[in-house]
Amino acid sequence: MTRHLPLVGMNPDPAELEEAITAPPLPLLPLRPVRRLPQPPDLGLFAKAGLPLVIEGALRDWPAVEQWTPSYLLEHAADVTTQAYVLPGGHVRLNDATGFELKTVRLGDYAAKIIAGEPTESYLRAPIGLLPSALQRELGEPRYCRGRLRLKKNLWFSAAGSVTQLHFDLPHNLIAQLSGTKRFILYPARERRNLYPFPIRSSVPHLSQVDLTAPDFRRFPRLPLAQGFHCELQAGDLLFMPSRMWHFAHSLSASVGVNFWWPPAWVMPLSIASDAYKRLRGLNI
Ligand SMILES: O=C(O)CCC(=O)C(=O)O
Repeated sequence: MTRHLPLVGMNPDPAELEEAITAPPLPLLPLRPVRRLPQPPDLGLFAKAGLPLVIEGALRDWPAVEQWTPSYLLEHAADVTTQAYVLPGGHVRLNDATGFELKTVRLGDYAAKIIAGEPTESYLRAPIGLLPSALQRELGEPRYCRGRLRLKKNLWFSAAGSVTQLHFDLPHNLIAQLSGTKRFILYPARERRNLYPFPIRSSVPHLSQVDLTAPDFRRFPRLPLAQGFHCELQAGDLLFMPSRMWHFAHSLSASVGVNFWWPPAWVMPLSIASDAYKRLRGLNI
């Protein structure tokens, strides 16, 4: 594994440097850089147009920015027990009945593996409410989602090389990058047909069959028709993805981030129904 310093946060912890990978080239697809702006007054225009945006400077006052590294989480949240996606070789494992395969992990053991450079074979995602309250106070709340109904907040903690397969979610999403570097490839909802989702009756109807780390153009010939976006988030960046935006993520170093999901009004009934459907079918998606 080669090391490539500029990929991690500005004041990196030496232990985390061990985890950086060289950024692989972007796939040969029509991808434009995501627009970057300093804190627009609101996100309505981007939500309506179905376009992503990287917001700069919105996390300036958050103590967690650059502070929440694997060793900091090991020190302050080791006893948190939560679910992790099973991720053999860095790619999610699917289960026909329940969707994503999950396993229970202790955050301290997971962080220790990342610091030691050992494979985690999993991707930790934890509701923020599971973290010690002192830690929670180090996070802010972006004003774009403050007070929204059904607001959900999650910690996303991954090892270098971890991949989140291309998929969409119903709620709007704000992703706050706290440490490390993460690459995103994004497609508007209207590109659905060119992204080959799994069948509607499958356990993962919101997931694309395409592996963007090695796109198979013979199996997916319409993929190059899809017009998409790409960006690399560094500590302090806030990425806005409107409802139903397709997104793929690749951790280019050990990465810690927090996301904020909230359903727009017109999605609310669908979001409530889809949560009930997931519970009914026992789906982990
Ligand atoms: O950060 C990632 O790896 C994926 C995040 C994601 O899928 C989401 O926030 O909906």
